[in-house]
Amino acid sequence: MKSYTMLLAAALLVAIFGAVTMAMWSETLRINVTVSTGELDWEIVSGPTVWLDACGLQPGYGFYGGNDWNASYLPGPGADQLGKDVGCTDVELLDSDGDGDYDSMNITLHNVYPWYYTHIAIKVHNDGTIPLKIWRIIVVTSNGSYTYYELNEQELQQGVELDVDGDGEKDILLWWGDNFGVQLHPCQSADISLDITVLQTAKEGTTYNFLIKFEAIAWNEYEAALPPTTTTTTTPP
Ligand SMILES: [Ca+2]
Ligand SMILES: [Ca+2]
Ligand SMILES: [Ca+2]
Ligand SMILES: [Ca+2]
Repeated sequence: MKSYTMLLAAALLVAIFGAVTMAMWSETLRINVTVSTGELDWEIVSGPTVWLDACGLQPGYGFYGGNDWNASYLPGPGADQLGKDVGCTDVELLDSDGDGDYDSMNITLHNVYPWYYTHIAIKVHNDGTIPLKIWRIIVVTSNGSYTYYELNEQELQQGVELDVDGDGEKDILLWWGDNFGVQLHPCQSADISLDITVLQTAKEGTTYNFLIKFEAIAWNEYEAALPPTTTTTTTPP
C-alpha cells in the first residue's frame, strides 16, 4: 500500500512538472509568434529621388541645365557635361504591390547614343516595425529580367552590361553605388544610387526603357532566403 502511495505521489509530481514545463514552453512559443508578426514595410521616398539630365530641363550647363553628360572615367563611373542637349532621362516611381508606397522605378533614356551617361539617387525608408534588408533588385527589360542579390553586390558594383531591347547587343552599363543590402531598423533610411552609361554597341538616337524593382526581406529571414552561390550555366546544344 505504502509503495502504491509513493508511486501515486511520484506520478503526480511528474504531471505537475510536465504542466509547468508545458506552460513555460507555450509562453516561449507565444513570445516567438509575437516577434515574427511585426510588419515588414518600406518605401522609396519620392522627395529625395533625383536624377541627372531630367527631361524638361532647358538646355544649359550645370545640374539644372539640360545639356547631356558623357561617361568619362570608364571603367569607373563619372562624366563630363557636353555642349549639346540631345537626350534626356526620365524616372517614374511606381507602387508595384499596391501598398501605397513606391518600390520600383521605371527608367526611360530618351534619344540617347553611345557614352550618354546619367545618375539616379534614391532614399529608401523602413516604415514598418521590424528590421529589414534590401536583399535583391530585379531589372526588368523587354528582353527578360536580371536578378541581383546583395550577396553578389560586387557584380553590380563592378558594373553589369545589359541588353535592354533584346537585339543581342549590350545597350547599357549599370553600376551600383553604396547601400545595396543595407540593414534598416524601423524609421531608418539609406541613400542608394546608380550610374548608367549607354554602351558603344547601342544604336544612335534610341530610347531605352527598363524597370528596376527593389525587394526587402525581414532581417531574420535573410539567411534562410540566400540564393545558391554557384552559377549554373547551360551548355549550348
Ligand atoms: Ca511598403
Ligand atoms: Ca539632355
Ligand atoms: Ca509598394
Ligand atoms: Ca540591345
